[in-house]
Amino acid sequence: MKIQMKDNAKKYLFLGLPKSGKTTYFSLMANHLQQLANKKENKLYFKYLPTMIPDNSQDGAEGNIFKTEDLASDFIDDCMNRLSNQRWPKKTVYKSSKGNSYSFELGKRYWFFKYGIRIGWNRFIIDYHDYSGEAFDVAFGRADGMDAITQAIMDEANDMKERIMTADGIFLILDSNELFNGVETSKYGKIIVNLLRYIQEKAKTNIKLAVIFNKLELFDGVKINFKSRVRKQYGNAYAYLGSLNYRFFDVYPLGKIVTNEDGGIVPPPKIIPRNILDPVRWMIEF
Ligand SMILES: Nc1nc2c(ncn2[C@@H]2O[C@H](COP(=O)(O)OP(=O)(O)OP(=O)(O)O)[C@@H](O)[C@H]2O)c(=O)[nH]1
Ligand SMILES: [Mg+2]
Repeated sequence: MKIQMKDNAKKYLFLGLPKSGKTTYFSLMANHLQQLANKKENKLYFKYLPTMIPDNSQDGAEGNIFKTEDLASDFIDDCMNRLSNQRWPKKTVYKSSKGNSYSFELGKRYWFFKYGIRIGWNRFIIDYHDYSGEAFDVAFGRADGMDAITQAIMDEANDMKERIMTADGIFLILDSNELFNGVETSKYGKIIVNLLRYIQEKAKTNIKLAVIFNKLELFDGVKINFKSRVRKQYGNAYAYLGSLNYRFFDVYPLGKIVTNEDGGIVPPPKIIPRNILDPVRWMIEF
């Protein structure tokens, strides 16, 4: 039997505005995918990828690149531990344009029947980079009014744009509550429109875009018609979506939320996510 490997993996980006719930969602999604792959080991595999960190210790000169094997799994384990203790993940602190990056690879088995049986794995790499809010502003928002745009922020913004250009798919995480009930909806709208315009102009033509309405636990079971809400409240963004291969997803990463004694909102004692794998299933078709 011949084993055929396709080595050109498809690349997917996990993007979201600051505080949109990226860390929580990404960790839970990775954790669930890993469990699924363990169950279906003939059809699917999951592995964390090492993180490459540039050594900026000498006067900002990019010297050696360090390969850190466990950064992604440590990051996700830490987040899962916090969530299972009814705590939120630590606020992500931006380190460097290449350092704050966590990735995993999914493999999907394929069979090919012609002149005998050939089997192999289609590979998909899902990448989560933590970009600062300022980098989003510089890349897609209003950079005027910002105190100072440092080189580091410029680098981050450029890194984000470059990755979008070569991606096969984007997971765009939106905080539904901020999006529909927040005080900064016009800023949100502007960033989203600019991002969609950039995707339309610069990204691969067949790029897939999963628009994820996140944190739906906050809506307390009230069903929302996202299509009509977006059309009404974010008409410009909606117009751009029309020419893209996109789909809307409503996800409840925690299933529900609870209020603690101090009146704060925390994760529930038992986390039962809803729809959490829908976007990735659509993206890589498994
Ligand atoms: N209801 C609900 N709230 C959430 C969920 N995930 C995160 N939150 C809230 O959003 C906050 C930020 O969550 P993170 O997962 O850290 O979001 P992030 O986008 O990684 O944030 P930064 O890295 O700080 O930009 C948390 O402190 C919670 O208050 C979720 O799944 N459901
Ligand atoms: Mg984060």
